[in-house]
Amino acid sequence: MSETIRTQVAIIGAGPAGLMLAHLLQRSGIELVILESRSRDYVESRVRAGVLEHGTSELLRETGVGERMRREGLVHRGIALRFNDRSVRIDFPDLTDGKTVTVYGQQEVVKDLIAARLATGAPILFECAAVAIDAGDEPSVRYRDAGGAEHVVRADFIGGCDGFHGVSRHSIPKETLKIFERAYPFGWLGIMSETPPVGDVIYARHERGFALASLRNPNLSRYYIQCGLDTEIADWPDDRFWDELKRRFPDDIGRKIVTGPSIEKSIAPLRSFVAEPLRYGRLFLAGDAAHIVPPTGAKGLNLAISDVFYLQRALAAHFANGDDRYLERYSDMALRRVWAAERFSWWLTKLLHVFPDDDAFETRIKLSEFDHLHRSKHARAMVAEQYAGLPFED
Ligand code: RFL
Ligand code: PHB
Repeated sequence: MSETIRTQVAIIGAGPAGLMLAHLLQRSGIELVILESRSRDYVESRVRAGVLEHGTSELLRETGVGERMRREGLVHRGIALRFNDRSVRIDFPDLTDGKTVTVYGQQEVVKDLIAARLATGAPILFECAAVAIDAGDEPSVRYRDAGGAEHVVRADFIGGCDGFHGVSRHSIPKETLKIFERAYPFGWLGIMSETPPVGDVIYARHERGFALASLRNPNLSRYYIQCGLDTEIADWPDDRFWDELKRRFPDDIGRKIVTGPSIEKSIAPLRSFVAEPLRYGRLFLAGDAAHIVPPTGAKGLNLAISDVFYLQRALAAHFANGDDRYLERYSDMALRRVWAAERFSWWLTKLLHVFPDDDAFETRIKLSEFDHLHRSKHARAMVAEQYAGLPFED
C-alpha cells in the first residue's frame, strides 16, 4: 500500500553527505527522512576514501561521532611525494597552523553515522530508491521500496545527496545547470590487503605511471596504480599488481611493501566535474551529486562534509528564525570550496600521472615543478594548506 510521509527535510542518499546532513540537522531538532537505494550492509562495506581533512575530523569529533575515529584513526603529520629518485615531504603541522589529517576509512565514517542515527531511534529507509523529485513550492520525493511499492515523502526542503549517479541532479532542467567537466585518459586500479602498510601516505610518479601507498590500520594496506581506461580486473591477478606497484616506487619504498592476498580490488576512472548552481527551487545538491574530483588530492569525501556543513547551517537558520540568508548563499559558498578542491586535485593529478600525450617538454616541466616543491617551503606550504584542508567560511 502506498504511504505518504510528511517531514521537514527529505534527504536522498545515505553516503557521507546524506548521513552527515541528517546527523547535523537532527542535532538542531529538525525532522527528516533519509532514503537510500542500497542495503545497510552494502553502504557499510563500500570501500572508498581514506583521508579525512583536519576540519572533517574536528567536525565529527565536535558533533559526537568521533569517538571510534579518535581510538582507531591514524593521525598523519604529512605525505610524501616521489618522482624517480627525488623525494619531497609535505609536513602539515610545520607548514600550516599545526594541522594534521586522519587516516580513517570512509566506510567507518559511514558505519559511525548510521549507528548514531539508529541509536536515536530514528530510521534510515534502506532499499528505498528515489524515482522522482518535485522541487517546487510543495516539494516531494517519490520513492520505490524493496517490494516495488511506491510512496511519497513531502518536505519543506530536499537534500540531494545521492552521489554522481543519483536522480537529484538529473531532476534539474538541463538549461538551468551549467556543467564543467574533464575526463582523464586513465583510472586507478586499487587493492586492499591485510598486510602491514609502508606507514606513510606516499604518492609516486614513475614513467610507467602513478602509484599510491596508503593504509587503513597497522595491518590493512591500500594501494593504487594508474591504469588504462580499458583495464579489466580479471587481467590483474595479485602477483601482477604487486610486481607493477613495486616497479613504480623507488627501491627504498618498494623493498618495504609487504605483499599478500588482496581482499578487495576495484577500478575507478578519474574525472573532474562540477554542476552549478547547487540549488534548484527547494532542492539542494551536496557531495558527489554535484561534483566529482579525481581522488589524487583525497578531497571527495571532505567536500561532501563541507557542503553539508554549510547546508545544515542554512536550514537550521531557516527553521530557527526564518532567516534565509545562508540558504541564498549556500550555492556560492559551497562552490568556492569546491572549486578550490577541483583546482588542487586537477593540479596534483597532472603533476603525478603520465598522460598519453606527455612529451619531453611536458615531462621536464613536471620535473621542474617537483624541484620547486623540493626547494621552496612556500611551494610545499601551498600543498599542505590545501591537502590538510581550507577552513570553512563564516
Ligand atoms: P556517495 O558516497 O556516492 O553516496 C550517495 C548515496 O546515494 C545513494 N543513492 C540513492 N539513494 C536513494 N535513491 C536514489 N535514487 C539513489 N541513488 C543513489 C547511493 O547508494 C549512495 O549510498 O556520495 P557522497 O555522500 O556525496 O560522498 C562522496 C564520497 O563517497 C566520494 O567523494 C569519495 O569516496 C571520493 N574519494 C575520496 N574522497 C576523499 O575525501 N578522500 C579520499 O581519500 C578519497 N579516495 C575516493 C577515493 C573515491 C574513490 N572512488 C571509488 C571513486 C578513492 C576512490 C578509489
Ligand atoms: C586511500 O587511502 O584510499 C586514499 C588516500 C589518498 C588518496 C586517495 C585515496 O589521495
